Amino acid sequence: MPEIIFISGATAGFGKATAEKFAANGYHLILNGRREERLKQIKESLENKYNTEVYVLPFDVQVQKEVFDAFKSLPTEWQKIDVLVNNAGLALGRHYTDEAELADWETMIDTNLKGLLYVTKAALPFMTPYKQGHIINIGSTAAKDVYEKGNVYCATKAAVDSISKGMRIDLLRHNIKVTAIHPGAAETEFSMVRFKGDEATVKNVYEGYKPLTAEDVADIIYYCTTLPSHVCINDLVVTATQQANSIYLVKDA
Ligand code: NDP
Ligand code: 8X3
Repeated sequence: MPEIIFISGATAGFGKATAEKFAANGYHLILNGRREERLKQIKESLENKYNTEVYVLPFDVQVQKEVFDAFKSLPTEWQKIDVLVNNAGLALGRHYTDEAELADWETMIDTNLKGLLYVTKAALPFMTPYKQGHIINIGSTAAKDVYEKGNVYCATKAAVDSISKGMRIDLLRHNIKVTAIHPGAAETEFSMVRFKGDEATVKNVYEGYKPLTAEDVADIIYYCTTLPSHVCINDLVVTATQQANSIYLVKDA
């Protein structure tokens, strides 16, 4: 029986690329996101291209009941999760603390922090009985160094960093690995979401250097989850070569 990989936020960016990477290597997938049509297209495309099976599980990670109902609805043959990729997340706005939108803060906290916790809690009953498994939490370089106008986004990712450390300790007794992966700037839909469709600002984010791609991050997730069973990468920070951390990034002259 092929292993089953659950990916939150699989309709775009890292999640979508990770789905393709695992599908290409014969794993079965449970894919989540809010845009159900996109999930169905991805399922069709991956099942046609690779020897894989994809189960679509659309829900909003912010809504506790939706999350738990969705996991409870999994058919018997999908009730074992080998790898849980907590990837769904977003930044909204980039403003000084006194000028930021409260609603943006709420959404980031509800998605990046509470959503990750809901999904993990709902998924664990499909992992702990098997005494094996792996949780990948997607943090950010923003977890490690706070930058100007990053306030709440950075805080949610620092929380992912802390939660990953706690989970790793708590899940030792179930033999479940926990890896936090902290990427720097990567060109996905992330900035379009953050800057609410402001194309000029988005273009500037990725201009003058070669940012990470979604496929770079997918390769790293795949690498971390396919190491021997006695080896666990706890914490991994990855940036483009022209970026040192969330503050220092050198663009071409
Ligand atoms: P994208 O915007 O390309 O993808 C984000 C994914 O998250 C989408 O599939 C989206 O699906 C999903 N998502 C967002 N909100 C929800 C929700 N409430 N419920 C379910 N799914 C949701 O961004 P990235 O791929 O770049 O980002 C993935 C993760 O990586 C995020 O946690 C982000 O913070 C983090 N990250 C990104 C970096 C970057 O520079 N790109 C760097 C470091 C970390 P849908 O809209 O269909 O719900
Ligand atoms: C995304 C990277 O630098 O925009 O987490 O915070 S950054």
